[in-house]
Amino acid sequence: MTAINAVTELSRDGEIAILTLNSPPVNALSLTVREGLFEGFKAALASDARAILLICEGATFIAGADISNLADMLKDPSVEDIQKLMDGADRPVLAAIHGTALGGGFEIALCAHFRIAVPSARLGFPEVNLGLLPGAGGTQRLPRVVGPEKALEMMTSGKPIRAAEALELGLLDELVPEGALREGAIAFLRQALADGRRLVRIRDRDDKLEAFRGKADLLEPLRQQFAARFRGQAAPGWILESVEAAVEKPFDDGLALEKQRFFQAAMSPQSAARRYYFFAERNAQKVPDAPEGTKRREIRRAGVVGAGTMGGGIAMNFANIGVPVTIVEMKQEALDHGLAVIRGNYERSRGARPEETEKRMALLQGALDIAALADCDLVIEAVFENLEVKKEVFRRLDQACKADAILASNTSFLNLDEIAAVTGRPDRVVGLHFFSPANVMPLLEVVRGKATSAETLLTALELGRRIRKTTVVSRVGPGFIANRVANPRLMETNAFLLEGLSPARVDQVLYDFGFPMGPFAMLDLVGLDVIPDPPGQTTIRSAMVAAGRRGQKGGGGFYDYDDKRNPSPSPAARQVIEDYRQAHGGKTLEVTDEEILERSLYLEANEGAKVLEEGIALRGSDIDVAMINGYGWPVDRGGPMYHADQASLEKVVGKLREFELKYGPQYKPAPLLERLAAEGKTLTGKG
Ligand code: T1G
Repeated sequence: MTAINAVTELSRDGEIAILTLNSPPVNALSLTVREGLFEGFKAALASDARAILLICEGATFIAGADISNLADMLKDPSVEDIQKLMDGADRPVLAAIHGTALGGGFEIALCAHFRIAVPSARLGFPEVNLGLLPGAGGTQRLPRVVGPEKALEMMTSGKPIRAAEALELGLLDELVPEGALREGAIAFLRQALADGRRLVRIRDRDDKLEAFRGKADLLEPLRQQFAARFRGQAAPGWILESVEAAVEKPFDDGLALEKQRFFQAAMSPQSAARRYYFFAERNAQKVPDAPEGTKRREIRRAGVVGAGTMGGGIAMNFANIGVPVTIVEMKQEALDHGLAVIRGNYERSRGARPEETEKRMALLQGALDIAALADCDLVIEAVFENLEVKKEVFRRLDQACKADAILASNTSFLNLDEIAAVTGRPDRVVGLHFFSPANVMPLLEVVRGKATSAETLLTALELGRRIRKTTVVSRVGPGFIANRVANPRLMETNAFLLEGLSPARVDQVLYDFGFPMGPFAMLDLVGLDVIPDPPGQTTIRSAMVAAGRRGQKGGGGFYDYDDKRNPSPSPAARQVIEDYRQAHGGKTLEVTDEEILERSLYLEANEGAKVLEEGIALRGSDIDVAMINGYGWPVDRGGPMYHADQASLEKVVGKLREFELKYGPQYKPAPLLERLAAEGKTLTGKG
């Protein structure tokens, strides 16, 4: 066995050279890894080995480029240098895959003559999620194996496929049993040598492209679909362009175009924001003060108190991952209704199969007595938002549940510490703030009370991952993170209307920035009656409610809605706005689109700075993760904190001061923001 470098070694099994890569955590293609692979292949090719196996140690095959340092991809040896050695090999090269072969890792595997994998392996091109396209031949080689349409689907969705599908598509030559990858690979190569199998280079293949050549119209429908599906995103268009080149041009010309587009993408602000978000999401899971080796408790059975919209949605999350859940209600009718709503949700969900619905419903058990929760490892309370009611529920849960069970509250604005204090286990009390609908919305705020233990907190985070939520830790404070940071912008909608702006104009500006909808459309969606007026004030929102307009759910809101919930401008809403303006000193101001945007977004960054300063959020990037997953902040923009950093905090503070003079004290810059701006630092970074 020869060590090639710190992360690669070359060994022999008879006539087969085995190149093993081991660079935790995910064998990403750092410079050291590329050097190891390049030198390793050179050494193997220079030896008398008759075949070469590439295999990885650890959790996974190569998961792609090192995203933390993309600029390092420019250094030699490049991925392409390694691929040239593989493409030029005069003897069989096999890639043996476990875990995930992603991005550049998959692209390297596509340069082997053969690929095998264990059934649990997955293969894919997630680059689009990072605002990138495959940049090491993926756009040219994948269509040559699976055809342009399937290749486009894989590369624009970013979703990896399972090994079984890859086998069917011809991306894999064979599946080998779990745990037997190395043996399987050696047996495969021996057989290939014995059979004298022809060495297939994907770059030379043409059969899957011929049908499309010279027929631009075959891909035309996709171009139109993309415009709607990937609004504002650049990468999918570049992927399409590269695949068209694969179809129409010689391999090396296609490769050159792909490279050009890849560098363009890598330099784009969209990709920078998306790479920032990749790490922000992972960092949000880290609890720096949790002692090393803190255990996570296993959650085998869950309980939910309250079968309303929230409780039902929360319960679905558990049933979806196969965890049995007991739902407690006070009255039989309420319980029956709650369970019926859940069933309806399952039946209406896309691609629902009856047996799946039944399987999930079988995991849900209804009960009328809190005593039924005695065996649960975790119970989430989702009852009426009233402190006294919640305290009473927690007193009873503390009595009924086993001593080591975790008790969680779904409160969205009550003080978790006060709730925890009525129990004999405040260390095992945590907030789990789901967003409505709880079975759909990706954000879960994990609220850490004064007494919440590290074990409880880490268990809650782990649970969040299991139920496929994006989790962020919040300390106890009004509105926690997402609702609090969004609130000032939603409050400012009233000012916009008083200044004579129309809901449609404001919404358009925010939509064009990348939000799925503007603030007025959003208020209509959540219901105009759910947000109370600020103390001592009335708002146009409550005037709408008084006029019988509660939003989409009743009477329309800032817009009228047809029976498919399509909005249209509303003369009735305009009248409510006009009357309110008359009564409350409405003006007519000239406000530019840029100013609408800056006022909206900088208000959020400013509130975020307060949340950070108060220690409610641990990191600026946690706030971005919360806003992207809780309020539809466009990931292409990185979130309010990142966005403010990009604009420069000096500019943001300057604008806030200007707005403060012009529009009022709600724009007063937060002290932390002023300090960071003065020190030339950022909200998200260490800098
Ligand atoms: N680069 C750098 N670090 C990475 C990384 C990567 N590609 N992937 C993961 N990590 C870190 C991650 O930050 C975390 O670190 C740890 O590894 C475990 O990750 C030329 C240009 C592989 C499915 O987009 O999808 O190739 O937080 O917590 O749930 O065309 O990581 O522990 O310090 O996510 O088991 C394409 C991204 C790159 C794959 C594993 N590849 N990674 O999931 O663990 S672009 C990707 C993932 C490219 C080429 C182009 C997942 C995973 P820490 P984790 P996991």
